[in-house]
Amino acid sequence: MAKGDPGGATRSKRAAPRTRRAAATGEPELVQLLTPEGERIETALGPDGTEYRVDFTDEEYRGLYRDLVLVRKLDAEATALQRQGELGLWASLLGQEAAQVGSGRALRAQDMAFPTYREHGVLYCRGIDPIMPLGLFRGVDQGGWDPNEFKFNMYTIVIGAQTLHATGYAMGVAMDGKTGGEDGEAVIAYFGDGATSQGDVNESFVWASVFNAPLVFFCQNNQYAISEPLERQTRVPLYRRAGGFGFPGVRVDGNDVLASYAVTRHALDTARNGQGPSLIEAYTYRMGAHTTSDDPTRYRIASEVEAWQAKDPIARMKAFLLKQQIVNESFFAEIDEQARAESVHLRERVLNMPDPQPVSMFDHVYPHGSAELDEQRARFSQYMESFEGSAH
Ligand SMILES: Cc1ncc(C[n+]2csc(CCOP(=O)(O)OP(=O)(O)O)c2C)c(N)n1
Ligand SMILES: [Mg+2]
Repeated sequence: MAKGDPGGATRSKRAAPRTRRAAATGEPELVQLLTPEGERIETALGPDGTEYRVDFTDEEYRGLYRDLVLVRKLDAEATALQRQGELGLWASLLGQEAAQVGSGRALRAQDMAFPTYREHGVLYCRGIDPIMPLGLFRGVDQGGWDPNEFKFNMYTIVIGAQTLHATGYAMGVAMDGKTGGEDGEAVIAYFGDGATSQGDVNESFVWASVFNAPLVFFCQNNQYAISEPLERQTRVPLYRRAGGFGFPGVRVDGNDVLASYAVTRHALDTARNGQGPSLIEAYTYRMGAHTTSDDPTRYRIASEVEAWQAKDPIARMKAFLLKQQIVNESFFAEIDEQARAESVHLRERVLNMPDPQPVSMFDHVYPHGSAELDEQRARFSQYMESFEGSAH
């Protein structure tokens, strides 16, 4: 697994050394270290001249592939469980595995992450049991992990709100003197392309900038905010917004796990060393529906989805491993089997969960409740009781 610092580790001798300026790639201004065909680019230059590279061992490359496959399989299992009525809702990460695994593995143990509702891949990289978000989406608990233990905050559904939480937290990290050196703490805030239109996100940019907060803004531009396409959010590439707030921005190929890792690691280390925030725009695509309540065929055409299928994050990593000849014959079958076994285990545990109790939605609204809430709970309970014994 690519957990440690890959700098200086044994590099595969077979990788073809190439340098590529971000602006010269197929997509404009995109930092890329692995092409959709699985070709390795040795060094990629960011818009400000930063050189991005990774230096993983063969074992670490294989570990990243394993992460991508496991995360995709667990996500597919959750989608199936929702379809079978076991979850109330599921927000799939399909297509965004590389952005999440790359950035998730780039976090050092002491770094704090603030997710949205789609960051199951980052959650997995933080070592949290993947069953936990399923309890949340089944409606039987609040997620259940301890944000401080895993350095991964609770899922946030209020669009953009977590960027403010992350900014305040990062300002606190700096005030407590916890930054500086490799052991210093940095913070990462995840959000989507649609969230960039929220006031909260723009306010976070201002505060993080003027207080030089040790914070990385990680925007997964998956091209849609439910049915609203990117062109309804911006007239300029999102990463360039950072310039107006006074910190650097970079666009990375979000379907490239290596580039996502390199760019995030660099931004986190810059932040932890007191050089302030930055914005990463991970250019990717939401291959599935927004959530299981959405039908994307109503607002996007099949050819667009097919074009992105050709840039699949897992296929390119597989092509790379094969080209580099750093896997043996049984490797892919073993990983598929592990993914299958873990998803069966996930399913079994979901089927053993209790049924959601709708009245519990009144719990945890306020720390000490309120009279108004008590009244609403009583009315709702009465309403629910009216169904008892009926045909429903
Ligand atoms: C403050 C707020 N407004 C509206 C919504 C409803 N809503 C849920 S998801 C979503 C779109 C978010 O799009 P984006 O930021 O691109 O993230 P993605 O879902 O694509 O990962 C909206 C508008 C919400 N949850 N919170
Ligand atoms: Mg989006």
